[in-house]
Amino acid sequence: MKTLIHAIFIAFTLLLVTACSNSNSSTSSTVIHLNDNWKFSEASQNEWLSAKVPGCIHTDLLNHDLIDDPFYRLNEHDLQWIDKNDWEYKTSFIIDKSTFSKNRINITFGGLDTYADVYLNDELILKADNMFRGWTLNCKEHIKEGENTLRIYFHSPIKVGLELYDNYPYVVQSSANDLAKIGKVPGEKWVSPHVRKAPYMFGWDWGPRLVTSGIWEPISIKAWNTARLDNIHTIQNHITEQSAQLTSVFEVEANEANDATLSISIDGNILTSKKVNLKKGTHTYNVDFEIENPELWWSNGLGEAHLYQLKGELQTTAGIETFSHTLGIRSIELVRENDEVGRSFYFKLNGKPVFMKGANYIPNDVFLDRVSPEKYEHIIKSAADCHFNMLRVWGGGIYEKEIFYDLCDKYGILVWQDFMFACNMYPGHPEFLESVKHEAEYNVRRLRNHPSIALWCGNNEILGAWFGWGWKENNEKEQPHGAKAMWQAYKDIFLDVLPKAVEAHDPAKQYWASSPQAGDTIKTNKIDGDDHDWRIWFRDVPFITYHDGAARFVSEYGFQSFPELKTIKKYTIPEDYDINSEVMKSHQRSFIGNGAIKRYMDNYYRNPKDFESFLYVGLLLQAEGIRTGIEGHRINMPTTMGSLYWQLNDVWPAASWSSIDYFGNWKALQYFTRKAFSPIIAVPDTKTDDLLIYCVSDNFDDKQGRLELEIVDFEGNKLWSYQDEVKVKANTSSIIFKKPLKELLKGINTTNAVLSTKLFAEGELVYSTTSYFKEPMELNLPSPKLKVLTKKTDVGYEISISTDMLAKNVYLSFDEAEGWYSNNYFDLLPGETKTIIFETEENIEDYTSKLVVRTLNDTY
Ligand code: BMA
Repeated sequence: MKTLIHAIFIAFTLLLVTACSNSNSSTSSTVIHLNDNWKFSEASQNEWLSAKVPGCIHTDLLNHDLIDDPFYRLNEHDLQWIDKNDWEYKTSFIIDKSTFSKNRINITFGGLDTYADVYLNDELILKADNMFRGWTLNCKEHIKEGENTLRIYFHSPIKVGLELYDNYPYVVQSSANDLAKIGKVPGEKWVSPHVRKAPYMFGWDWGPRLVTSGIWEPISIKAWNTARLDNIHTIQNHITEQSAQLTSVFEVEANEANDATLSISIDGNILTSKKVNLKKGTHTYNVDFEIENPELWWSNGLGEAHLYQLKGELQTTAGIETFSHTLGIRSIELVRENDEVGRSFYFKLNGKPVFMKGANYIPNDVFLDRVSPEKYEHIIKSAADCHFNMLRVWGGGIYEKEIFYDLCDKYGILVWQDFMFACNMYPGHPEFLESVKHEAEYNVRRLRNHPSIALWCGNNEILGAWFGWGWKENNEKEQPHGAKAMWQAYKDIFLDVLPKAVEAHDPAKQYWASSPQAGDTIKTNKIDGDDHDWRIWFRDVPFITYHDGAARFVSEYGFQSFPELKTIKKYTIPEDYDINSEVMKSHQRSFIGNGAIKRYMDNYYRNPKDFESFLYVGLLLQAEGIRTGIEGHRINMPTTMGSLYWQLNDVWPAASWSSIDYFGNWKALQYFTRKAFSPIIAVPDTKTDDLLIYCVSDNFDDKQGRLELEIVDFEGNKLWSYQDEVKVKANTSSIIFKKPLKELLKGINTTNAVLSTKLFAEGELVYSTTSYFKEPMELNLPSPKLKVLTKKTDVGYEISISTDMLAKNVYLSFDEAEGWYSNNYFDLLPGETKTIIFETEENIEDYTSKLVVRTLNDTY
């Protein structure tokens, strides 16, 4: 039925549905949440203490002061006993007469971590074995009117893992990320490939080894008589600016054949309804509809991420059942076409090619129940504020909670969604494949309505590891049958089970088997597919290498830093303040980490005089490196069409590749990404014989621009200047200035000169930056006299800062005060003034004297 959505307005149906993307509410059925009154005990100890659900054993122990903070100093190492134990959780709840009288009573477990035997009134109703899926079962015959008990027995994931390991005929190849040694696993066996549980909890090169158990998602009961509306999947058949052709697929479970009416409302207005004959059992029913002149969902920076609220209703004689989800109308496509370079790899959103700017995202904590809605919002909003339009949910973490995708929908962040497989081979026995099948179907069905989901990807780096890290050769030599079995399991999982789940449940989305991967072949290359560019960091090449040979889509590249001192203070004591101390080494999980940081630092910066200076210079080093990467990728547009650096966030306070630390503080890199990912940038390149200025624009229209260049010395004397009209070409990169450096720099002392670049579009300053002709270590930085004025405001403090001479990488900090600085680590030119807001809820006594201002020349 063709209907203009706002034309029909039925007042009494104007119900505002929640912002939650998939919500299942109803009037004909009863829903009871079972997240209260939980207790836990070490199995068979019978010493019950209150527990938090959703939660995990580590946070429950912590809440009762039974263990010390696992992140503090070396505590992690003493807490490895927890995952060798079995744990029990129990609660009781009341089922009233009316609920009990319903024909069907289902119990749903949103997520059990991991090997869980579930007893309802002491009868075993479920043996769960996969953290990543939910479980729904009919419990009518086990439940009773009045008081019921629910008890969940969690087997140690390590003990079960060891059994699986020992019973499997081959050693399943894992990587050094499985920190079996820290985990004190007998024989240091890699159990993680066998256990369908968040891989990073077994350790990673940025995270601790803390293997949890527990109820990590909510539990509920639903009772009904006639029919239950299980799910609605809204398929976007054809999207243009004029019209969205949609089909909502209702999935209904009916106890008996019945007449029913299905209807769809958008933003509270009924759009269409349809009579159907429900068949007994679970069946799907399609409702087609059209929205004329739809407001499209655009990714961040290109327009509004418009969200409609869709509500589906199932009306039977027993009453009304509803299911709601947010609807972002958009088309998304991964375009892979032969071209003069090789084969394209770019996303088209609503028919337009869009360069993807963003990062790889990992979970926000090892203990998932600690991640508050505010933390999720801070992380995603930070990404949006820095012009990101894509996050890759990396395959070693979790399929994220609903709130993550709701926020991505809201902020216009597309999601490259990995399935949870990373840097391991996997066993391929039928039970494992069956478990993976359920996991994949569960998560594809759960997430497919989110407009943010752009791509399903099978795994992280497994293809590359098998063929490129010696895994294939070593296994073929040492366990030839094992090698064959592992490769067969690879094909079964990533070329069969997972793509079939996508095809069956989210056919509009594309599937990419492994990241990185080139074409349909097995090797990565720069001309086809996506690339993880780890030449910088792992292979010691200079940062500027990012400017040559960028691949079609760079889905990983990165450089580490330690967090700022404020964060380090939270997990150390002053005697740990040395990167070679036991504590600092334990919070550095990359086996080449400290050496790589030091070597790169020696190439670009003077030797920092103390620990604090080392931290600050390290943050700048990382920021400069990744800025070079972002710029290198963007100037290579449209050959390169994506730049996702490794990694946005942290699971604990430590050295890592993150741009936001565990406590949510922006590292220098986060500020640098905000600039480098701006919609229009000008990139001065002084690394060849010419000064080149590239202009990169993400806008869909050409703009009239103006380029202003100036070279000044560090005291502020003007040495050269230039200005001209330029064209800011739409959605591409172009060179807007070129001049031989020799000519330009004649008579200029480049150790005392800075280039200021300003780009205007349609009369408005859209980008300004400073660049140098020498590395920071070669610059003769003066000691500037900074004028700092601080005042209290409604949101915190306002700092206005100016300088007489060049102040390089100005870093402001109110020591340990928690908050967010609107800008930091910036260059201040002679005579320039900048105003920074420090947003904080803290009242800082003596704030003028508390403010510490640091510049690069202070570090040596
Ligand atoms: C990539 C990621 C992660 C890892 C990172 C840094 O390989 O996929 O596995 O943490 O590099 O080494």
